[in-house]
Amino acid sequence: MKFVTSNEGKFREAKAIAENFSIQIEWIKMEYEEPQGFNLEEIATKSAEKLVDKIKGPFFIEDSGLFIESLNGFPGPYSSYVFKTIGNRGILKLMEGISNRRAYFKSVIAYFDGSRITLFDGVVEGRISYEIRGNKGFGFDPIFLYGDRTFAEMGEEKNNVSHRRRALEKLFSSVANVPISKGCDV
Ligand code: ITT
Repeated sequence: MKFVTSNEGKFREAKAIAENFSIQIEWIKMEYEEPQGFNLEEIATKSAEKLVDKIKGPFFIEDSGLFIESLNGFPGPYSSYVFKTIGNRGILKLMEGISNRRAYFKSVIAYFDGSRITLFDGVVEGRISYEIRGNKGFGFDPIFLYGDRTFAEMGEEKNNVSHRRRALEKLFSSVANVPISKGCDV
C-alpha cells in the first residue's frame, strides 16, 4: 500500500514498523493541500477524500500533532505550521515558567482501501523537556520526553511506543486481519 507524505521522518518510521508486519509500503512523496479543521480526524478525512482521484490503489495519509496540556492543546492541528515557524525553541519559550509539562502526540491515519476511508488513531503521553536534547528523530522529538529520555534520544526505540506505532499497528492488523497482539516489537 502507499503512504502519501512529504515528511521523510514519518515515512522512515512507518516503513520500519510495517516490516514487522511483513507489509511493504511505498512512499508517495507529495505535499498535498491540508484543509483546516478543528481536529486531526476531520483534517485527515478531508485530505484523503481529495487524494482519492489522484492516487491509484490503496493508500493512507497521516495527520499528527503535539498537544500541550498547559497551552490548552496547542499546537494540536496546527503543529506543522508551528513547527515550521517557531519550532522547538519557540515552544520552549512559550513554556517558560510553566511547571505543568504534560503533553501528548496523536496520530490519525486515514486509509483508503479502494472503496472507502477508515480512520485509525494512536496516542503517546509524555512531557515537554526544559531543553532541546538528542539528534535522532524529527520534528518535536528533541523536546518530547518519554520517561527520562526525549524521543530524539531514543532512536529506533521510539518506534515501539510512539503514537505512529499505535495507529499503524491498528491499520496493519486490520489489513492483515490479525489481532493487534500478534504484531511484534520493532
Ligand atoms: P505530511 O502532512 O506531508 O504528512 P507534515 O510534516 O506536514 O507532513 P503533519 O501535517 O501531520 O505532517 O504535521 C505534524 C507536525 O508534527 C510536523 O511538523 C511534524 O514534524 C510533527 N510531528 C508529527 N509526528 C511527530 C513525531 O513522531 N515526532 C516529532 N514531531 C512530529
